[in-house]
Amino acid sequence: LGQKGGVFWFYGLSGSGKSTLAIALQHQLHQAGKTVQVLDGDTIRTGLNKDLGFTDDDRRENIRRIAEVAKLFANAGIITLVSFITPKRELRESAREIIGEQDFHEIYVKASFEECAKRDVKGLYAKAAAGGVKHFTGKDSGFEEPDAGVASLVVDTEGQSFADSLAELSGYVLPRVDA
Ligand code: GGZ
Repeated sequence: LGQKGGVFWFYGLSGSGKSTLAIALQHQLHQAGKTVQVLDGDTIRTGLNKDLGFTDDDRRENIRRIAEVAKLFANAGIITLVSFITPKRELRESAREIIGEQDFHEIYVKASFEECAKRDVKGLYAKAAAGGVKHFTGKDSGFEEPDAGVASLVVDTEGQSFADSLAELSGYVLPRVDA
């Protein structure tokens, strides 16, 4: 009898804290003896999807491939933490369809454009403001917030501390993977 898999799909603006939360949660799950796969830009956009950019079509193809890969991991019983902007409702819906309602958990990592621009961990917001990033999400490419009730969980990283966000996240995830 293997472990119970599942896909936890983190989405939100660049700099909202998706990948940091996913990696912190991965450590907690490891400590509970679980096998975890994290899919984020570092693992996917530099390899499998290195042919893709940030046009609407490329983002759609990015998300489609990631959802197919996440489904394979989840079906093998691996807890899969997916961290991509996934800016449109349509993209989240297509991921849900590929993975299946039963295994799909939609987690909105919520922080405003202004807050993410203030954090600007990678200097990308400054670069975008200077006109140096094409199709930048929240500037010249749109981000759609989820409609009420669609996300399984909304983690507000702007309104609370990182520790509180992580506690809220693990409170949702751990019981759902028998950890
Ligand atoms: C948004 C961009 C862009 C543009 C490069 N718009 O914070 P990061 O740097 O490390 O993560 C962001 C990442 C977004 O890629 P995703 O695959 O998550 O996007 S999507 O789900 O929409 O396909 C950011 C960096 O790539 N980046 N150019 N134009 N973010």
